[in-house]
Amino acid sequence: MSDFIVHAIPGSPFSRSVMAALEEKGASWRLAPVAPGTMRSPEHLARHPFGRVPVLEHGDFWLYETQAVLRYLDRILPTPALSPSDARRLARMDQVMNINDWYLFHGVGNVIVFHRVVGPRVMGLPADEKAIEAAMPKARVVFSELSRLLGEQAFFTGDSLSLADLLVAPGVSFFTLTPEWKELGVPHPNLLAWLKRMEARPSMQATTWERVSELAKAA
Ligand SMILES: N[C@@H](CCC(=O)N[C@@H](CS)C(=O)NCC(=O)O)C(=O)O
Repeated sequence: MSDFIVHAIPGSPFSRSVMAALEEKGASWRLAPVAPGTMRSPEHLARHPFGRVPVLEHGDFWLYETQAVLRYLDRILPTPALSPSDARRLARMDQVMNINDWYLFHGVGNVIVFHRVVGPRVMGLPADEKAIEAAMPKARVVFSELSRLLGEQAFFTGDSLSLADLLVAPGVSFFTLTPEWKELGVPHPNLLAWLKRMEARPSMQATTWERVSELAKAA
């Protein structure tokens, strides 16, 4: 029996962060796929009243909101530590995690990635070019700021992987599938090198869209 159950859908970057953190911790977990079209069903709203994923189930403890889930996992599974002990590095981790939620996802990822990747691939929708164009100014700031904060470090808080890397990498990874990546990511060699480093990690390899789709089919 798995210690942790992640209620999620394949392709969700927030869900991938949680699954990748569980992999990094060497935890026993399984996917409970939320069936397509049931995100607003009474059954799922009982797990997540805002109708989103992921939701973590740990025995009789249920938790949604990815940052809360990641911090919970890091507290109850202390090895390897995914939060730095130094106050400034920890503050940087928190800052990057909030950049992910407030600026990378809202108004940038949920527009550009949605219209370029999820809409066309999953729903057969055409890309809304006007919406993408309107999202680009904020997107430019997000990517140049991520690059600036990363600097020459291996990871966002220094030499070691932290929750910030695990939260941001799945979202950034999606942009490589868009033509906008040429303008947003390619001019930042440090971000490219970081993403390559992240994507090579077994935790990220184990949680690709394709791999999670296979897990969902097998569940
Ligand atoms: N603040 C939430 C955001 C989660 C979120 O937006 N998840 C997306 C998938 S990555 C979702 O459930 N979207 C479904 C929808 O918007 O209907 C968290 O941190 O967990």
